[in-house]
Amino acid sequence: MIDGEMKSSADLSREHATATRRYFLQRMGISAAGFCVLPLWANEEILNPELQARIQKLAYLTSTEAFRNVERHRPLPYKLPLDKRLQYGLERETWKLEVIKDPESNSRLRNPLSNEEGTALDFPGLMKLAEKQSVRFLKVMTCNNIADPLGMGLWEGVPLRDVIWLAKPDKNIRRVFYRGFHNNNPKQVFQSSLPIGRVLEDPPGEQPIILCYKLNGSPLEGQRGGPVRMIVPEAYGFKSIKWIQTIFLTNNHQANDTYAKQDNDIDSQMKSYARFIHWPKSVKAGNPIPITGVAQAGMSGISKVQYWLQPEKEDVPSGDPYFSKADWLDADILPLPPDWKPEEVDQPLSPIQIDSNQQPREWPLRHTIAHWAALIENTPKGNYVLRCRTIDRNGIAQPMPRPFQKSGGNKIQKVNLKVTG
Ligand SMILES: Nc1nc2c(c(=O)[nH]1)N[C@H]1C(S)=C(S)[C@@H](COP(=O)(O)O)O[C@H]1N2
Ligand SMILES: [Mo]
Repeated sequence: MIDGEMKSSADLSREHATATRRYFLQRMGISAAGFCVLPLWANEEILNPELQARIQKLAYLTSTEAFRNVERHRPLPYKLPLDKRLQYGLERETWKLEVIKDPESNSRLRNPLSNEEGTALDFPGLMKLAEKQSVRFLKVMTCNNIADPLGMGLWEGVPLRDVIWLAKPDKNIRRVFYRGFHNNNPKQVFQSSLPIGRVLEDPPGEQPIILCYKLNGSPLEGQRGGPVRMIVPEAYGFKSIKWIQTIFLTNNHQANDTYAKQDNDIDSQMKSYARFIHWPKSVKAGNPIPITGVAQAGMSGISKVQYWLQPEKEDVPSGDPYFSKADWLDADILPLPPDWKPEEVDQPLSPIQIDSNQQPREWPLRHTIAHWAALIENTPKGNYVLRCRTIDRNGIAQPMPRPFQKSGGNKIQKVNLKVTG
């Protein structure tokens, strides 16, 4: 069997022996974790070694090495020598965050946190806030312009609003503009913005926007935007500014996001979509075909992951651009592995996502990933096109209800597969 491996970040795969055991226990109806996500599968499928081996490779949180970067500064801040990193506030020891008024606006802050006045927030100051309130939640990092998730994380931080309140904002404030270290070169500024209302208040079921200093239980590395980055739970990556150093409160009602250039939809919340991780490019007739993938749950969640195996010689139906009438079959959404949590994390997880029995409140959780798997059987010899998609919790199939690419990629993925004689 020849493998068609995704070389991209959908390859969120690492050794994960226990996932397999659990998956197959569940398929036999013995629910180790108390989940009822999976239907019961026939015995010979449970023993399918190919699928078993593939599922074994799926890890829930993305390791440091596997996480993908989207970054544009030259030199890259985290590649500067230590003395420079210390000088520029790119280490915990010297990091400073300003919360000041937009110089071009009439906003009023009674206690600006500024470098000039020596009142900027430092890392111990942030940790003092963390003692009172820190939050830990799951979120997938995805670039709206890249087809696969960049990485799945458990992010820890202090709600941004707690820092903004320190600055005693008073009047004429409608948006929050923010930016990170950019080599003190105006051409390298990468910035984003949010409505003040979203920063101060969370809709039910939503996480706060955080100033994040830990990922997967470890200090946030320079490569991931450390010592401190913004994390906006529901948004694409460009809102989650790395190496955060400056926050401007403004009366400007318009966004100033760097990503507003190049036609990006800067208000887009993440979309639901499925991608392949493993499928065999070629398989002998008579052998079952194991496939695995990853699905991202966007703002409307996921109710199903589906696949469609179409003989290549068959025409795609006309007048049905998203193949809504095709023979889609349900894949199995794999549950959150009970051992998904890094050992370093001993503090409470977000009660919005995880209940007191350490179980997710819904599955898949919105703004996170789930893995999925299927075994395709009885496929005659021939060339095929294999596609996958999600159905959201409103019952709407990918790429609807928001097919516009610049609001985030969610095209139905298509790969080729050959069944040989
Ligand atoms: N300071 C800064 N923050 C940034 C960027 C950047 O280039 N500079 N890229 C953004 C974009 S477009 C994305 S998709 C995410 C990617 O986050 P990651 O590199 O941790 O995967 O970071 C965002 N934050
Ligand atoms: Mo991005």
